[in-house]
Parts: sequence; C-alpha cells; structure tokens
Amino acid sequence: MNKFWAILFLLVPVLGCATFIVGPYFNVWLPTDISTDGRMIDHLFYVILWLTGAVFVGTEVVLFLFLWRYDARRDDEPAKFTHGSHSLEVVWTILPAATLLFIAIYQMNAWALEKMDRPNIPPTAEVTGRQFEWRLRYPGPDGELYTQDDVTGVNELHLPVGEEILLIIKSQDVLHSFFLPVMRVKQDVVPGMKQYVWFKCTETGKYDIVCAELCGWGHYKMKGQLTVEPRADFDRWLAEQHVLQTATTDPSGDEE
Ligand SMILES: [Cu+2]
Repeated sequence: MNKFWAILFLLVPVLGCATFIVGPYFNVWLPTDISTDGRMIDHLFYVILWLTGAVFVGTEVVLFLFLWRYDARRDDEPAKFTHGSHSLEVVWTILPAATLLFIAIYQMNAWALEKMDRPNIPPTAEVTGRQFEWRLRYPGPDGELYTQDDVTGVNELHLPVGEEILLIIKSQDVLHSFFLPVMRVKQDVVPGMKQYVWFKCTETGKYDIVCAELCGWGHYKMKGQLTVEPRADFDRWLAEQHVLQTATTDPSGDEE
C-alpha cells in the first residue's frame, strides 16, 4: 500500500513539471513581450524558476524514495530519533543564504534600470488608481501636466510606440497595483505616494491594464485598455479627446 502513496506523491513533481512543458502550447504561459526591457525581466524569472524548480524536484524525489523504501508495517525496527546535527544546520543555513545573495547581486542591474534610473523627461501621463478604475490625465495642448487644459480619461490609456514613456502613478483611496503584463511593468500604488514607472513599447496594438492588488469587492473589474499607436495617431487621439472635453465641459470654448 505504501507503494501506492509513493507513486501518488511522485505524481506531484511529474505533473508539476509537465504543466510548465505544455503550458506554452495552451497559451497559459507568459504573455507576449512588447517592451525593450521585458527580456531582462523574463530572464530573471527563468533563472529563479530553474533554481526553485530544481529544489522542488529534488525534495519531491527524496520524499518519494523515503515513502517507497520505508514502511512501518514491513519494517519492525523502531525509528531512531536524533537531537539535530550542527553541521547539517550550518549547511542548510548557508546554502539558502548564498542563493539569496546570488539573486540579490544578479538582479541589481535590472532593479537599477527599472526602479532607480528614472529618465529625465516630462511625464507622458498620470495614472490614478481608485476603486475600481484607472483615472488618466494627459498634458493638453500646452504640453504640461497639471494645467487647465489637461486631458482626462478613464481606463483608456493611449501611448506612442517606440518612445520612452514616463508615467506618474498614484492612488486615490486604497492600495492598488498598476500592472501592464505585456510591458512586464508592475508597481504597487500606495496611497499618499507619488511613484513613477518608465518603459518603451516596441509594438502597436491593444493590451490589458490590470490591477494586481486585491483592493475591494470590485477588484476583478478594475481593468483598463492600453492602446499603443504611432506618434501621429496618438497626437490625433489626444487632440480629439481635448476637443470632446472642452465641448462638453465648457461650451464657450474659453480655456481660462
Ligand atoms: Cu485595484
């Protein structure tokens, strides 16, 4: 009977690995990457996946071997207890510590690029998370953010392709997380903090904006759409939005 349990437990690493192998064929793997830095992020993801995967398979195989080999009903020799092994503890403390240190050093460049080296350009737009939508604010015709002619919108983020993008990220209420899967950008949106994300889109198209932090009952519907388009289309869209907005909010057409 213990052989049955041993095989059942062996199925865990076997099916676990199989999931990763067949995943890409069923389109349940990483989404397409249309950012200039995405490859670096994906590479880090794979390094960590291989590291944790090897440990996972190793421990599961040892578990299987022990279940297969030792059975109290067939083996009447009493179990031996040990009060611990000093050297073993030193080893299993040093190994994970060294692994973590390796990862910390290995990802330093990526972290600096994504979180520290903010480009010195005017912000493309401001994104404000609130229950349960993304409020957007673009500089209007004067090219400056936080002025009278700003263009505002909800959930429909447009960005020009092939240009450095800088977004200001804020929250109006609770904790959210601004997530652009195709751009490999994810930033917690912390109330009271002004944060920045920057990236460059390499392909035009329509993509998801997701909230990746459980933020209340409507979290599931806190979805937006990112439209990446050529600069000319982007400018035209922004101008259109500005006309629509001034027409509805100010019939006289006066700005100030
Ligand atoms: Cu949210």
